[in-house]
Amino acid sequence: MAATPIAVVTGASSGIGAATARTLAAEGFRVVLTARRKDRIEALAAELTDAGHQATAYALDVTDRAAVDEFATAFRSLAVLVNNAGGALGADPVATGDPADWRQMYETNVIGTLNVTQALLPALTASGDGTIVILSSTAGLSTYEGGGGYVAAKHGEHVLAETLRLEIVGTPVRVIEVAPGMVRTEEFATTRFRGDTEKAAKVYAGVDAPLTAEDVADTIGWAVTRPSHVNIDLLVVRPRAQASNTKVHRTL
Ligand code: 8X3
Repeated sequence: MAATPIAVVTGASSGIGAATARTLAAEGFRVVLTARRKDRIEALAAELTDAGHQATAYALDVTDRAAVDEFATAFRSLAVLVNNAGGALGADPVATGDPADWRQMYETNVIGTLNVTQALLPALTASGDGTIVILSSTAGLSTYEGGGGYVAAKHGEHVLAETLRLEIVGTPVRVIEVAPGMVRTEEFATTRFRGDTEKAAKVYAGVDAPLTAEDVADTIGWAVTRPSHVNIDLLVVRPRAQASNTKVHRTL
């Protein structure tokens, strides 16, 4: 009997990462949930296991290269890697943005993705049929006022995906970039505004049905389960009420 294919999901403690872990478990993957918050991923792994799926949790900070390398030693063969860990900090103009925020966003979004991808690429290749998903953002494709640091980091992830796809063509690994627009999750905007829930709520004010984490997980599940020779290079997904990063219909 063939072994159950394994899918690693980073940032699986909440939002899109947690929803993706659920989706991939339901698709029949053995999911390995990673995030810094061990209690959260352990609870989700237990929930999935109780539901009859295969799931394990591994506490990991994707910016810690030594820890990522240690984690990677567990895999000789890997089917799917979903690079989801990342996020935004602040929404200040370039003129006043905090360089520390810019640095941290680059570190978690770009270097985190680079670390995990480099460490697991040998196992993905060894599987003979590997898939790397990079969760960028519509912020990785065009900018908006106040988005500078986040947009720069997400452009970095977009470039990483495009470059890697060029470099590994001919190997049995595909690179899928999923770029969501406005997604309402429990933490994204609240983290961006450092716990200010009022400011976070304003992001979605009057917007008829922002995307949910499940909507994005659904697109990831679809892209990952296409036949091996089909590569969804870039999938942009926005709510119907959002036509661009700066054109959002609000009923206020
Ligand atoms: C999230 C999209 O519009 O907040 O990646 O930059 S946005």
